[in-house]
Amino acid sequence: MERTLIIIKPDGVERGLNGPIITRFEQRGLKIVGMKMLHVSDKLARMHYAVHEGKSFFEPLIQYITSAPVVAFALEGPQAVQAARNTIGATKPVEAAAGSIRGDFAMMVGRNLVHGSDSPENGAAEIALWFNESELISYDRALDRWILE
Ligand code: D4T
Repeated sequence: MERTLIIIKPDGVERGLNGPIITRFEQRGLKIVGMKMLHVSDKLARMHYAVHEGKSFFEPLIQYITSAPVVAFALEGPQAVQAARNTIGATKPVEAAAGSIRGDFAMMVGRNLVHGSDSPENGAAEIALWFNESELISYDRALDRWILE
């Protein structure tokens, strides 16, 4: 089983889209194993987006992700990273497929609503950065036999 970190960014929270966004992942069959709302600190934002440091969009990105609360959650499932990224859609919303979260709800790359880890390794590392072990819950869902084979 793989895990991925999803963040509903400030625009998603401010626009009242937490429910529709979470629903997309739940309907897909991905399992929520940790969830919280927080106001991202400048320090956490810079650590999370460290790979983009120095790029032209880095400072606006830090300003954006720290500008209002976010909802962060960890999802678990087979190939959870790929499944979640397909559900989220392409980084630039204008290129995101209709039916994806960004394709249905977003217009611009600097307001693209949702973050999803881009590899299983980064999924594990990002979940460790955003959550304590005690905030993550392992449990069985009765419906899993109808979702997983
Ligand atoms: P995140 O990490 O937010 O899920 O986005 P992606 O995985 O889809 O895309 P990314 O890491 O390449 O970019 C991180 C973040 O930076 C913003 N961004 C990106 C931007 O404002 N301008 C740009 O040109 C790019 C490439 C959007 C997402």
